Amino acid sequence: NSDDVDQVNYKTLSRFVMANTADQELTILMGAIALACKATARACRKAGIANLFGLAGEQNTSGDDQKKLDVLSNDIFVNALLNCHACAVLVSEENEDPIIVPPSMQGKYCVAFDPLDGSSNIDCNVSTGTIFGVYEKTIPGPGTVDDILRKGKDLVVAGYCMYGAATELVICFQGRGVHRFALDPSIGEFIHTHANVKFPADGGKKIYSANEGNSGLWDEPCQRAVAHFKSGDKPYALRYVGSMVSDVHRTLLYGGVFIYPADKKSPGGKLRVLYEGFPMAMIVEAAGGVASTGLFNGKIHRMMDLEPKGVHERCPVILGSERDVNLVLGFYDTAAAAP
Ligand code: P6P
Repeated sequence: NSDDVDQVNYKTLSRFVMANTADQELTILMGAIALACKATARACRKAGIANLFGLAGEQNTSGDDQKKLDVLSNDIFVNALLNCHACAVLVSEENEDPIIVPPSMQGKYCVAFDPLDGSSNIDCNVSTGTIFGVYEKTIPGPGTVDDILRKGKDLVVAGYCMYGAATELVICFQGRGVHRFALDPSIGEFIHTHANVKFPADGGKKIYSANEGNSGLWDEPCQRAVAHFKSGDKPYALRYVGSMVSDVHRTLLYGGVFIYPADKKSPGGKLRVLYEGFPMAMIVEAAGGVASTGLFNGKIHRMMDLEPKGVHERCPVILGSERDVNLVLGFYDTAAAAP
């Protein structure tokens, strides 16, 4: 109970980062990301009071109407990342072009982020989240788009912050497992609550998560996989929030599979590689799960092997427990093997 909260030994995010990297610049970068998450959480919490709901009257690069909180959260992240002097290139869902940090403020990290993913849920107070991926710049000189158009397996840090009933940050440092931090608003610190998070060993709860409204447009193997989930006297449960952070967080903790396949409307899928697919794939794999594109450009790809050619490139996503992702991919293999 609350009395058990340690009054002396605060296991904060910054303490975790210091213990897991000797790189001061990475420590500073994670502090800037945490600050932006806290400020965004605050904005989401006060949105109704401060009239931050509704449209900002502009559109983002994907043609979506931008909402005030979209714009505000993006400004918060860009400001925090520019001024921490640890970044060279920023890619945001809300900015068409990469932001090249001026040489006087440049550091060695490149961050791709969706500042407020799931924004269609904002006005009805359903949970949203920030998703981010961090690369270390390997090309000397000023930042360019080539510093961030990299394979997922080059990521050094991946994470998301969920603005739900609690504000929770989940991060994965390359090779150091998945860790959960809950924001304690009374002291403004992310407290380390769970170390080395893993999918349930048996694949966990039988849950599939997909927007079945699109099922008529899916490719046939995906339709057959979901029909399989719904068959028999103990069908899978359907859980779908429509906010990737919420759907992936539940899948990570409870098990099951999250599917956003390619369809006739979006033949390349809807979710973006750099700041949705890759960060979630790194976390899912580090937790013992599987992250695949499903059938994409005629082949089934491990998500982390993709090499995006554009900063807003999209891909299909099938991720979750090994049990359930492999069940879905089995329908693709059968289809591919069919004469
Ligand atoms: P649909 C939100 O707009 C988002 O990018 C992800 O957060 C979410 O998983 C997906 O799109 C929802 O898409 O087509 O089901 O509304």
